Amino acid sequence: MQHTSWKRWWPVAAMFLGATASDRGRGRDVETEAEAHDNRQTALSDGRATLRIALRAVTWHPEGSAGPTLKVWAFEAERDVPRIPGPLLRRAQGAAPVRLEFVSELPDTVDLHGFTTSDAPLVVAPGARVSTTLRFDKAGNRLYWAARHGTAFDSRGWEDGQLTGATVVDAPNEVGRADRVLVVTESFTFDSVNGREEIKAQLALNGRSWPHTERMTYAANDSVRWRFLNGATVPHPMHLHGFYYRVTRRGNGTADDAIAAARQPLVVTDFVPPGHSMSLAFQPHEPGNWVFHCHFATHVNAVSSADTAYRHVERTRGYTPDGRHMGGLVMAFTVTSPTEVNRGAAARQLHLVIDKKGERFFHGGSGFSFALADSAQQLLPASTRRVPGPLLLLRRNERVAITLHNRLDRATSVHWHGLEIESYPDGVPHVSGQGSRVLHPVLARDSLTVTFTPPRTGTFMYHSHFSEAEQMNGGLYGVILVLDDPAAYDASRDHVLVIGGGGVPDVPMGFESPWALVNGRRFPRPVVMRVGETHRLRLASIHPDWQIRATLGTEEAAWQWQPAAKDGADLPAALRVPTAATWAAGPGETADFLVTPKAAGQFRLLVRSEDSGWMIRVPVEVKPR
Ligand SMILES: [Cu+2]
Repeated sequence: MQHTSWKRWWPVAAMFLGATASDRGRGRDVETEAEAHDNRQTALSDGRATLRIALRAVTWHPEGSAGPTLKVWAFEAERDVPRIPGPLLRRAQGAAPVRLEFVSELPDTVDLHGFTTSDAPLVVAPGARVSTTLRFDKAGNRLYWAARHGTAFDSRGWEDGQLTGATVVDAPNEVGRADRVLVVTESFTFDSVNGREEIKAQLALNGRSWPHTERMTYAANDSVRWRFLNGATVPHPMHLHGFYYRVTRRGNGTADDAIAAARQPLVVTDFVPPGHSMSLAFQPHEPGNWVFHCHFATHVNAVSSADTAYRHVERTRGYTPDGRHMGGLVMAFTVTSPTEVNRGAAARQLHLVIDKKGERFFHGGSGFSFALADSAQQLLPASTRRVPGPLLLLRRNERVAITLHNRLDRATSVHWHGLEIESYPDGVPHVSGQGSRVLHPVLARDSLTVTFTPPRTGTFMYHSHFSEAEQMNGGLYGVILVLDDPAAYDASRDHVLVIGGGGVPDVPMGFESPWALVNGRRFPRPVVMRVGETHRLRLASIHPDWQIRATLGTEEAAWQWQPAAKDGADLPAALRVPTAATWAAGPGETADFLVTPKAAGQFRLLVRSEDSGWMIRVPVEVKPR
């Protein structure tokens, strides 16, 4: 089996790029410090007709002054300091064009992209001066970026990875809105670990990595609008905790189009490919602390941090003694509220036991599992411990208390993915909560009770939000169905298919896990349907390392199905129309589809990783009427 996908696993990618340790520190020995850029202020605010921008070698501290030092290249607008990301080039649609003059102080020739309508870049040699005109004819978000001469967008990322910035053109109805521009950048660097040179990736959001990313504050029910631009060579499934958001605009690097309100689904996760962008909007009604993060485990842990100390503890136990358990592409915000709400007592009590998995994974690796118990005292036989965790059937608007019994020898935490609940039970240790009441991890052999009320029917998930590469790959994931009448749930017509991890990754090497399971199996049990009956398929994508594609039908042709819901929320009518039965999703997405088989026979749902690596066939048996 091919172990990795180069687009998803940087160190392999970097080796193919042909860079070597001798590349390190190339360039003039300049120690100018680049500042993180919050992208609040346009570099074009004073109506100027010309802006000079230098390209310089700089040092960069994405994790604060005590964190790792990276030597990279950056843009520096005149009368400013070098910034990462580069200067924000933002004006209203129809505003006067600006003449940009680029001056390179870099040691190597670079190509500058994003300022011409053709694919041909502006080539900037060392010491050269190149100019272009930026127009503001069409609204939208677009990256500008530079790379070593001849390097494609998805092959750059050494010193040139921070030569990235945003061009934003506000449509007439967007002018003056209090929105924020968020730019993801990435750089590879070398790190010496036990005398061995290793390639390391650093992901950043507006020039900083977690826990140094900006902490935003909103009042309850504020209209939050973000423009998210992915300047990295890898995709990011961006997950919002606590609230749904709407994607109002989508850009692919060339075209950027507004999405009609009737065609905006509510989502908690949206997949943003390299070089693409989205504008998103939401209203955070629930007070407390929340996160917006990438759902690939290796993009929110030490694999995406150049901090050698953090990386070392990640390898040994997944978190530092002071509780750091995330890195890279994570941002937090606080929703303030003047009032405390008493939500009453729970009507139902569940006990969720977290333990070692009963049997070893098929490739011999150990793992973890959830099991439901009737009481805190009940000892569960190993045979009840399965992957995925038990299907949790919750009743809408019924307050439930769930006691987590951690029988592992390590800390964990559980996130109720997609549920619009209070902050404290949301499951992000050291972040979730409000004021002085902040959630802690459930320590080894300890327990914790969380209480919440799911307000919406649909397909949701629960999973570990702690040391995810190990614990989610290792089996700590499951599906939640919120229903008005859980007793009426009919598994013969309502099928849950969970695509998740099948064993711990090669953590010491930072590898993604090549193992995947559907409903806990490489060879899943058949889904049985009947001709003429309408069946609901609930697909949950929670493998922490892979974008997946699921296709229902035969080898020759996909069926048609009718999309019904995304991330638990019913789709708007304009999107509930029959379509080819294929679904692409990153980790952290669910989708419901309705199918009515027309003919009896043997079919299949083919689930495969989008890049490479693995494929799982779920048999679909259609019985005659
Ligand atoms: Cu990511």
